[in-house]
Amino acid sequence: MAKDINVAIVGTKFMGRAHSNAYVDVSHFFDLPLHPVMRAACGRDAAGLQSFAARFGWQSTETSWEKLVTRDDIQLVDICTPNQTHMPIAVAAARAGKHVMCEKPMARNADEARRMLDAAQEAGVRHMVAFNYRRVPAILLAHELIDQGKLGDIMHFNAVYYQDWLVDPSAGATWRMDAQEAGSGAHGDLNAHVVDLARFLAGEVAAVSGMQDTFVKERPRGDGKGMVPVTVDDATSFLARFQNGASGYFFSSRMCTGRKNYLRLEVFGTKGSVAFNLERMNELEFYSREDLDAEQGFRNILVTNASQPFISAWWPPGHIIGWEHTFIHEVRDFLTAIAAHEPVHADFYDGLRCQQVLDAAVTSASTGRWVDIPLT
Ligand code: SOE
Repeated sequence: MAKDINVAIVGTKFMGRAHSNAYVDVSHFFDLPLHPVMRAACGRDAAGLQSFAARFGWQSTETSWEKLVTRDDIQLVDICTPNQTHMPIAVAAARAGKHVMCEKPMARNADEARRMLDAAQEAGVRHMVAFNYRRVPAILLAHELIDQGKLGDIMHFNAVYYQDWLVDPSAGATWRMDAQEAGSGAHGDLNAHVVDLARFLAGEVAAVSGMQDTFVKERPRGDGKGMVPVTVDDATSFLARFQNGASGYFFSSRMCTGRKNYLRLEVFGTKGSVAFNLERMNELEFYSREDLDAEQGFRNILVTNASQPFISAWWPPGHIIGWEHTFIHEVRDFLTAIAAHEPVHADFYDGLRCQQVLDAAVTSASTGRWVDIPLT
């Protein structure tokens, strides 16, 4: 019989909904050592908060995260707020002895990420950054193939993350376009995912050379009264050198007309290659030089066999899963790690490393020089 763990969520919008759905569903599909009790939801907008809590089944509400994180009846705090609040909430929650799940990017910069890691380690709580794409079964299969040596030595990791929701200059300004609130634009929002996947699949990034663009310099205010300056990047790209000698490129933009959530990555090794596209997230392309000449070519693997990670909890082969399942998988792994008193990845150290790579790309873009990223 699973023991209960009381969960609180901070943030009621896009990610708040994705994570809430995960807490609702996870025990229905996975056998868990801990059963999440959806104890409290916290948000600034009191009216929206009530309907959010009622819709997902959060038992109580708070409009102050400061109060929420010190409540005795909470053991896990899940942070789904705009980026500038990640650090203060995570630090306060950890100091109050709560396990902490935090949305990506972990912070606005590496200094904040470091403070979060220190607080979690000092408090001895479990910590996780919600890099949900690590829990796409096709990505896990890619990881397994690389681990088994089927790609040989990795020579390249290349990735693009294209979205187009800011191509229209009349699209209104939100916190995501404000450097104070978000830290960065496409870079923290999209490159953060890709850097995490690069570290997961290809290893540590050693040095980068970056470039940033902001094509639309101001946007209409949310209330329609005038314009506000855009203080983040619309697009950031960088070349990378990995510690294992591999090279690669990263390109993220919200100005890729026609592309909605197109994360494509390719890993090329001496013996084989894999390629993945998030918009076809149940599939993995795999090429092996060990195939006979006549058979050689990329195979398209539909990653829905029961033997593949997480799939046995879902549907028979070919009955595909979706984007929301990745959040359910990460909640499953976080609860399992808390019960086992074991670390879980991506943790706050992974989040800090990712942030160091992102920061280095920004420094490089402003100086025009390659920037090294020492291991710390
Ligand atoms: C919006 O740009 C967004 O939803 C990101 O915030 C998510 O992390 C990414 O998975 C998809 O795009």
